[in-house]
Amino acid sequence: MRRLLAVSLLLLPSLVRAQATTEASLVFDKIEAMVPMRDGMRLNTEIYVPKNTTEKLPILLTRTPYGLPHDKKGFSSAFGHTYAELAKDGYIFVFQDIRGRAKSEGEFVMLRPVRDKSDAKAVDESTDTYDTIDWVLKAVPNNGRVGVLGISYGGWLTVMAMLEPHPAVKAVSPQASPADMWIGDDFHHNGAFRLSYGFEYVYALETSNAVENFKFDRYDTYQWYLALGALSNVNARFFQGKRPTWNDFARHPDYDAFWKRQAVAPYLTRVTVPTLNVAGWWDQEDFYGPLKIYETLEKVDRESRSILVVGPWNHGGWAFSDGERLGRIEFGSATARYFREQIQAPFFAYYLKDRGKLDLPEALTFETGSNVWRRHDRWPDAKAFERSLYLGAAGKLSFEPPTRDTDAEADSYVSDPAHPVPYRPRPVTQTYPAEEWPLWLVQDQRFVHGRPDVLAWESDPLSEDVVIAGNLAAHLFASTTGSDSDWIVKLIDVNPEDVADPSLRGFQLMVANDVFRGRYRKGFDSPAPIEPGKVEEYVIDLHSSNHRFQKGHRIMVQVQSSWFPVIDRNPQTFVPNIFEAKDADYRPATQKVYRSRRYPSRITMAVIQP
Ligand code: PG9
Repeated sequence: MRRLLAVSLLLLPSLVRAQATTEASLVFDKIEAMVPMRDGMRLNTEIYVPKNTTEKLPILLTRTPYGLPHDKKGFSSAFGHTYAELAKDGYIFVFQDIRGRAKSEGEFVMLRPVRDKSDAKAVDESTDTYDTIDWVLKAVPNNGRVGVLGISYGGWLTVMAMLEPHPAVKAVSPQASPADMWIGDDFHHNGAFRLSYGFEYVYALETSNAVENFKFDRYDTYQWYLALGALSNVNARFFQGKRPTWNDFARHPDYDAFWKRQAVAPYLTRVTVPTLNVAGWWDQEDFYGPLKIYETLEKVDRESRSILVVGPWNHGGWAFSDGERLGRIEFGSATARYFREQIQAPFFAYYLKDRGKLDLPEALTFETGSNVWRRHDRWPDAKAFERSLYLGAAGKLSFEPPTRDTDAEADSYVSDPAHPVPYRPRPVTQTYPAEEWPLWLVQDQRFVHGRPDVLAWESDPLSEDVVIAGNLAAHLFASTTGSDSDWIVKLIDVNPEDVADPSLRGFQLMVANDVFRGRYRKGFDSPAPIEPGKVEEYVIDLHSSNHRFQKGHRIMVQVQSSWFPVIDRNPQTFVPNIFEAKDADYRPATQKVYRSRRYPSRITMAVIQP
C-alpha cells in the first residue's frame, strides 16, 4: 500500500524535503515564518494564501510533529486529497511544526501535558496554538475566523486547541485523536503494551527532530521481536535509556498519575466551539480516542454543538483515499470523498464563512455489512437494546444462555509465549513505512482460525439480520494456570459460501476486538496476581460498532492470549513490572474459557431491530 504511505505524509512525512513547487505557487502565495510564542520560542509555520481572490478568507490551522507539506509530494498529498475540497471553497491554510519538531525551536514532549495554570509562565500546546493564531490574524488579511483540524497527533493538538480556544476559533475538527494512551489508543490497550507500535513510534519521533524509521535486520518483524525477548532488552540493546517516552513506558507500567494526567477526558468540561469528531471503524491506531472524546463532550453539550461521524476507514482513511474499499472489503461508494465533500467542507463553510445550511445529524455512522450511512439523534443509537451472544458447547455461538453447570462446560488451550499468535499474517512487515499495517484489522481471520491456541465459537447461519448500533463488551469467565494472562476477544462476521467473489467465501471479517491484561481485573491502577486455576470474570470493552450481520452470514467469536508483536507477550507469571521481566519469567500456561450457567461467557451488544 505505497499509496497509503504517499498520502499519509501528514502523519509521517519523512520523505518531505524539497521546496515548495510551482504547483503550489500557481494557486497560493506562500509565507514562511518563525512565529514567536509567549516564552520566546519560535515555531516554523507555513501560510498558504489563495491567489486571485478579493474575498476575505477564514484561516484553517493544522499543527503537526511530522514536518510540513512543503514539497511536491507533501503539497499534492495535502491539497490533492486531504484539503482538496476545502481548498476549492477558499481558505488560508496554516501549517506549523510543534515545539521541538522539524524546524521549530524548543523541546519536544510527547503529548505534552496540559500546563499547570498556577504557573503564569507555563506553556503547552494550547498556549502555542493561541499564540500562533494571534500572530497569523495580524500577519495576513482574513475574515477574523479560524478553524482548527488535524488527524491523530494533529487531532490531539486540535483537542488541545479547543480547551481554551483563541476567540477567533469558530469551529474545530479533531479526527482520530487519541484520548488515553494507556486505556485504548496507540501505546496500550487496557494495560497491554502495544509493543511494535510503541517501539517503532518512539524510535521514529525521539531519535532526532525529523521522523526516522528503525532499521530492522529482518523482514519479518515477528521474528525480530521474538528474538528481542523480554521488554527490558529494549533499553539494554537499543535505546540505552535515551528515549524519554520509552523510559516513561517502563517507569509507569500501571495506570498511574502520569497516564491519568495525560488523558484528555478530565479536561473536556465544556464544548467551547462547534466540534466535528471523526473516527474510522477500522482505525488501527486511535479508535478509542475519538469515541471517548465525543462521549465525554456529550455530557456537557447542551446545545448539540459536538457531533460525530464514523465511517468505514482505517487511521485517517477519510483524508487520504476515496474510501471505496479497505483491503478486500468494498463499501459501494466513495465514502471518504463523501465525508470531505458533504460533511467536512460544509461544516467549516457554515461556521467560518456563513455559507449554506448545515444538514448534519448528531451522529452519522456508516453501517458496515450493508454499506449505508445512518443518521442518529444520539450515539449509541437511542433505539438500541442489549442482547447477549453466548459461547456454547461444541464451538456453538447463540443467543440462548447455557443451561448446564458441570465443570466440563469449558474449553482450553495452551498459551506459549515462545510461540505467540501473530496479529497479522507473517511476514509481519514493519509498521512504517505503512504498507500492510493500516489494513490488519480487516484481514481475513482464517489465518489463525484452527490454531490450537485460538478458540472459536460460531453461530448457525443467521435467519435474519443482526444489527449492532452501539457499544459492545465481552464477559469472559476464564482461568489460567499462570499468575497473569492476556485475554483477546474478536467478534467476527463470517461470509456465507454463496458470495459472488470466490476468494471472499467464508471470509472472516473482524467487527470488534480488544485485549485485556488480566493483572488489571481489580482496577487499572492496582495490578494483582491471578490465583492459578481460579475462575474470574474479565469484562473487556469492545467499543462501538454499527454493523449489519446479514441473513445467511454467521457470527464468530475468537479468543486467544497473544497478539504478537502489536501487543507484548504477557509473561503469564506475575511480575511487578513487565518492563523489567526477565526472559525466564515468560512461561506457558493452560487457559480455560467457561461457558456454563454459572459462568456464562458472552458478548453483550447494543442492537436495533433489523
Ligand atoms: N497514531 C499516531 C500518534 C498520535 C499521537 C501520539 C502518538 C502516535 C499518529 O498517527 O499521529
